[in-house]
Amino acid sequence: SEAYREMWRALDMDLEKHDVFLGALPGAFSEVFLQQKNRPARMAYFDNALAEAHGGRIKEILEQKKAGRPVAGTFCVFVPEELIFAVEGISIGLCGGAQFTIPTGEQVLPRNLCPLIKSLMGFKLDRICPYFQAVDFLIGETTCDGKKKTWEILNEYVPTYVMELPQKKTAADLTLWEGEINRLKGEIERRSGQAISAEKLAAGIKKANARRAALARLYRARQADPAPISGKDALLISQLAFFDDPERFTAQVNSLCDELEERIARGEGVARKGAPRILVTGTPMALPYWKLHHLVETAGAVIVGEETCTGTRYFAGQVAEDGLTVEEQVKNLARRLTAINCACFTPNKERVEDILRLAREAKADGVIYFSLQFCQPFSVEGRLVEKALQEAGLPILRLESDYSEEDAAQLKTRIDAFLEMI
Ligand code: BJ8
Repeated sequence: SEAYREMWRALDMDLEKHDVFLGALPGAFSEVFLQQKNRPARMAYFDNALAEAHGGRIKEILEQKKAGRPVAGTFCVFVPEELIFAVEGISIGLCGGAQFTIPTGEQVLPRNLCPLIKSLMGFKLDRICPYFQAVDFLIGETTCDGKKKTWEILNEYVPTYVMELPQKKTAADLTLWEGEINRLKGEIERRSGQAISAEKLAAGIKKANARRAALARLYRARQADPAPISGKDALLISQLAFFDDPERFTAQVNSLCDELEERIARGEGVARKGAPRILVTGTPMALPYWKLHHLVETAGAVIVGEETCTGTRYFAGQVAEDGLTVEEQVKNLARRLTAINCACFTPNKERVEDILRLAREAKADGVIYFSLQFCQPFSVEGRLVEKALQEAGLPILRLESDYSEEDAAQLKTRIDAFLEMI
């Protein structure tokens, strides 16, 4: 609409480029999502949330921003959104999942870098992401080298605050992380002009916990056979969690779960009972990356879980709500470090345990280990996971890809062969 164009113009967006970008989305969305059979009716909310991602949601954020609420962009599930929520701030997960912005990203970054990083950089430089245009500041973190060094470049365009995330999980690392959370707390207090009291932080923790609990409930529903919801739809929901209003989103996920639980009771699902069940593990899949899920599910299998940061790692580690003082609350926030098993950590053997547990819970017939091209942590760790799964007798297929469609036929052949074998 003209009102949206006006809003985008005011955000200094490149309207022409943005038109081209948005123009391709409805077709892709219809092919990947709307043509699925037997979708849960309450997916309608999420379909609409995606359709309004650059429209209605941005309008809402800008109104809240005008009312004085700070807007922060984040790139990693370790960044404690609870602190942003504590000052009634808006937290947006900004990772990029689009091939469209890669060429621009490559103008400032090396080509042999993970597509997630090149895409997010491209979104900023191309000025086609209204979220990137609306944020007051970004919160980066020292995870992989690619991200860590990208913050220095991004900081030329948007103020980018960096948290030092330790890469081990010893007592000393927990102390370091606790200090980093305190430092971020100071930054958010300074930016918002509000002191973060125990009461405010408790409210932020509750908000984030409720969203994590709803997503965990969604994942439990997927353990049923037949699966009541496709992996594609579950992935879309996870991706939208990073953009939507957390309270509304949580209520909608819970409402969808009511429907899914009714389906399970009736024995109703999206795939036939006995369809091959796949657990995906590896790098995050940022919006609008749906390629792997689409290939696997059009081949007749159903994805029943993702051990990724757009999956279980996002909602891992509930934060204790009973901290009495801010110091205790910060300690509790810091403890979440031990619950999320990202390949940026060493050693990271708990991730293998997570994968085995999740595969068992979801009754997976096989695991697809998915790594974005040039992601060193997840690619290198693949060998350890592969060995452990082979020892456990769980079939595993390792795939590496980027955001382009060039390798789709090749991936499909390998996925078909894997499904035939399991
Ligand atoms: S907790 S997975 S969100 S760092 S950007 S590591 S794909 S080369 S994203 Fe992550 Fe936090 Fe860990 Fe999760 Fe590889 Fe790309 Fe790096 Fe990536």
